[in-house]
Amino acid sequence: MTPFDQPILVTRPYLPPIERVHALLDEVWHNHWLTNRGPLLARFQQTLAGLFGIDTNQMALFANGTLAMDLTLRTMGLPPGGRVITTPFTFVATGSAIVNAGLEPVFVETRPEDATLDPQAVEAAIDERTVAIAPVHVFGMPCQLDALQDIADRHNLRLLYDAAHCTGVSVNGQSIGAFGHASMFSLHATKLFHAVECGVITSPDPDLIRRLSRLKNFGYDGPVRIVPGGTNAKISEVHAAVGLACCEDFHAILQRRREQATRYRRNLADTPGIDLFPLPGPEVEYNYSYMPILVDPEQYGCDSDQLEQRLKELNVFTRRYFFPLLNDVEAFAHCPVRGELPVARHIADRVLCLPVYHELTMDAVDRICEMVIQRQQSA
Ligand code: T4K
Repeated sequence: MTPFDQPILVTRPYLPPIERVHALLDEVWHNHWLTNRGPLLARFQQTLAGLFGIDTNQMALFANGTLAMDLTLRTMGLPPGGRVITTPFTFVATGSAIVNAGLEPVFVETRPEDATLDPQAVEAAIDERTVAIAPVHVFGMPCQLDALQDIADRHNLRLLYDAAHCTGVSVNGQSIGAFGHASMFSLHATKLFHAVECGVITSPDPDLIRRLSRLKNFGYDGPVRIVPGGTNAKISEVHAAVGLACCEDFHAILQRRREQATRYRRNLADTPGIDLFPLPGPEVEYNYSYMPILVDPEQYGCDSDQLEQRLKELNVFTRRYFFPLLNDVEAFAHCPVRGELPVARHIADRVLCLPVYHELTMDAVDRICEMVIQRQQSA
């Protein structure tokens, strides 16, 4: 196969037209206001609230998703050292936010259908130290929302969703951010939709949002009153400008992603040894934020590492999001794990995320698929 002339990376940030960014930066310069509750931030939050279908008083913006999640856990009134049940199949930030908030992650099993937390495993892992559940809508695939809410209610646990991958996802017409006690979205540059670096917390509890808004601003609650636990997790006007510039293309970005994913799925559907997660049901407005495949080494003829290597030789750079499981990395080696996690391990051992970003052409998608299919045929 002929390699690509230029490297095809797993993702590339969406770049809105530069003239649009210039116009917004002109406003920033004209205002002479760079950060700390500026007018562009207010407009960005208002616009995001509209796109997410969430009230502005149920949303707060932060410097990034990791800090947003850390602060939210700190704001929930959980006892230090309390246990937070979470998934091992996620980005390191989920576990770090829990640890940084002075809590202990407990890793439990995931579901084969969508790699999200298995509610039965969650319930079985609850003990007297458990204080919260932090499920991840991994790759934008919604968790078992009703079952997890039911468990949280019955055991009086806080439910904080890591919705980092979820901009544009809704269930039965309701934003995914409307579920649980709170949800964290990441608007990092490599996400489907972004503000360079930014995190968003949504919560049906406006009081939680008010407390978070104080904490992200050093704990200031008025000119002289300062509450404990504050830090600096604000977002600047420059970030808000880029975010606003991207907002205009929100629906176009989602539409393009849907077309690319549909093409990938159609091309790869019958490739022996390449499995795809089933799409969420019709109640879900899905965002196709990543393009994960599962490589079965026996049927495909090589494993995901070897396929990654082969594609690299053809100038295609994939990523093994999220291998290794968090419980297998040094940073979390001391954390409790409930069970052998055969499903999570099966998924992590096989997963490979193929390139997907706004500018990726359909022709490139077809060529990448051919490379995957041909590798199988030559195995
Ligand atoms: N929870 C979950 C489940 C998450 O996935 C994440 C973040 C978080 C929480 C935390 O949210 P934030 O605190 O980030 O808001 C990337 C992102 O940095 C990270 O945000 C994301 N998840 C994770 C899944 O992916 P890396 O280490 O893979 O990024 P990096 O720099 O290797 O970039 C990936 C590809 O994109 C490379 O091929 C290079 C390309 N790239 C990247 C950047 C930044 C560009 O072409 N241009 C760029 O400007 O973590």
